Amino acid sequence: MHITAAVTRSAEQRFCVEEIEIDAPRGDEVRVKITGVGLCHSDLLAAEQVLPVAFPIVLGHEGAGIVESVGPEVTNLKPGDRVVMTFNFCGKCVHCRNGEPAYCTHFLPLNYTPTRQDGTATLCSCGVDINGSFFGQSSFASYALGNARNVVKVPEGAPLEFLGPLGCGIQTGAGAVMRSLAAEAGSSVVIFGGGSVGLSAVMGAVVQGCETIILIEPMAGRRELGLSLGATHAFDPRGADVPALVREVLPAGVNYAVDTSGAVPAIQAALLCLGARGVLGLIGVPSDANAAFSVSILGALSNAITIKSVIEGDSNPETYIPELVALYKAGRFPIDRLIKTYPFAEINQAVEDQKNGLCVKAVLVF
Ligand code: CXF
Ligand code: ZN
Ligand code: ZN
Repeated sequence: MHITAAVTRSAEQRFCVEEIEIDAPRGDEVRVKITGVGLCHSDLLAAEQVLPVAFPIVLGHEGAGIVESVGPEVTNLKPGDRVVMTFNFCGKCVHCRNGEPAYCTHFLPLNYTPTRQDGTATLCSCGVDINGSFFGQSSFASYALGNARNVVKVPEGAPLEFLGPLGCGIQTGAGAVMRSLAAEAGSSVVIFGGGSVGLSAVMGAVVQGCETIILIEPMAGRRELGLSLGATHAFDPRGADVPALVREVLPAGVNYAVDTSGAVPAIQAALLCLGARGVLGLIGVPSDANAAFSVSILGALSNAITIKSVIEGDSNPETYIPELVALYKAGRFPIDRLIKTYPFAEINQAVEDQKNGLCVKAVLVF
């Protein structure tokens, strides 16, 4: 089938919107007509080769749309279903069986192998194979191939173009607070970074009933947005002693800290914000693959802190994505306030705007 896709052919060239071919769904595969696809930081890290992917490739892993056709083994989805595409997982390993598919034993091959697991290509251009299957979808395209596990049916009543980011960035931020840290009502949380993941963490903290929600973000517009979404405080970290600012609000320190920046100074500051038995959740991917931080053993012991890495907000997408859609419909999780839509052909403009902070979460629509 002919499709329109954004092909990344080199780190310099970025996204070229082209007409290419996509395979029909085989076995447990599901072909989705994409209505909107979010732009996640990992797509940009892959395009820039910080995450090493082989070119030419179709990236994109926050697709939402309508099921167009399904492979012969698919029983849970049918053409016409409204769906969100998410990360890929095997469904069979011990973590998948435990309901923690973000920690699937086969996460890396299933999300970064640029072909089907049997080595066949899903995309081609003029007879030449194009890499695909990024996060089990490659949804910077008018149609994308997922499978019966990573394509999740969503309830009616929410605009599909807002839902793609639930498949990665939004479930990652919200899930970090709601699931991984499971912040209790009345607890306190400091969130480093007010991009789409950090602001989703703010919204998640509001849903949990956290009493103090502190956002650390250099851009004034994002701090204001954070406050309007329910953050109780927002501080500019530039030139500031962030742990001191946080301890002016909470002298005993916070219960929870979340880093969405992947920046070493932010993570060091986050550690110093923690009170007794505080938990730091690490989400942000550093732009330097060798980045590292240090922990004072005595400091860690005397506060009995926990450092926890979080993948995809510990989401079990089949249940958590519909839960977030229900919260959106109830007016308790206003994802539309993070999103700016762009026509798919303007993908490179969307990338620039997201990088420059002119939008929080770009969604490309067909
Ligand atoms: C990624 C971040 C790096 C680890 C795997 C999941 N999130 C997607 O954008
Ligand atoms: Zn698995
Ligand atoms: Zn992502």
